Amino acid sequence: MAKLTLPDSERMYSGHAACPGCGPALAMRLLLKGLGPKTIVSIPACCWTVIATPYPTTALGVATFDNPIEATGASISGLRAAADALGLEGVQVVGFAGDGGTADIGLQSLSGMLERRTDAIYVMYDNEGYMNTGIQRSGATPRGAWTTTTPVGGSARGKPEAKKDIMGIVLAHRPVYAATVNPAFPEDFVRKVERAAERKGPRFFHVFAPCPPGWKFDSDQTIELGRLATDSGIFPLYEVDEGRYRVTRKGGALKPVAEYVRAQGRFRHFTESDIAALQAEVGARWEALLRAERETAAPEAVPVAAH
Ligand SMILES: Cc1ncc(C[n+]2csc(CCOP(=O)(O)OP(=O)(O)O)c2C)c(N)n1
Repeated sequence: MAKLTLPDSERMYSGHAACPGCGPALAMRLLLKGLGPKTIVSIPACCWTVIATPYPTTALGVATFDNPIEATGASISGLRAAADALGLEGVQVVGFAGDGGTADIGLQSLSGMLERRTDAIYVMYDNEGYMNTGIQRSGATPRGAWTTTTPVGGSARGKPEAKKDIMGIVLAHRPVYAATVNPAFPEDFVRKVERAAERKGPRFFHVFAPCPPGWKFDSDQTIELGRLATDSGIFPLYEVDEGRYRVTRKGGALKPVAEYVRAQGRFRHFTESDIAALQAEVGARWEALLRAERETAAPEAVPVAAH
């Protein structure tokens, strides 16, 4: 395999409290590789508060702000205002929150930050559940997945509802830049962060963040699972820059979703027809994404960033 070309800088240190194979830990490491040393990261209650700061230590080499779970968006608007009031230049303000703290509990706060056009980067690491408190379902948990609050047994068959479309919600606010990233594709990840860092205004990342204990797979499979997620179309990689879509990984035909599903205990109860339904849904979403890319490719089709 070709050697990865990634920045040497490390602003996340060893000695953190993440589980082995933690997707969110890889996400933070890659994010900080793409940002400069003048970065402030605001973290709400989530796995990452535990990972970063077992008292009296810290695993992060950047300024860190601990905020309430519902307030990440508001906190980064406030941190940006404070940096401006102090005349600090070249500071990256970053919110780094889980899917529960973003797509559910902190959604109003994220919406406010986007609507105010705050000059900051919001990162949602998506481990598809409230993992820090014991694997409860969130709005971002996929349909059918087992969690401790969506059991499997008798007539119960995991989460009945569909996964919330956080990119759709964010894109409706017309951010300057939004992208999906996956630690299994680290160069794509860091390149997008570097690109976002050059921009001013509200920016957003949706990060695929596998959780071995929550999804029930072996901790040495995080990267393999990430590759399967993207290459099957479960988690496509794309960016939306000033309203223009660009799919950043198109590896020919998509792999069947079955391999991804069968690799995780949380989907162990899936039948062939559950897999076929998921396959159809993923295919339709992939086609819609390719269509969005085609339709926004023309130079005149930039309806989004007119703020
Ligand atoms: C208002 C409020 N409700 C509930 C909690 C308890 N709580 C702390 S962390 C957490 C889970 C957060 O889930 P998510 O944002 O998905 O991040 P993850 O734990 O998966 O990293 C919850 C529910 C809290 N701290 N504040």
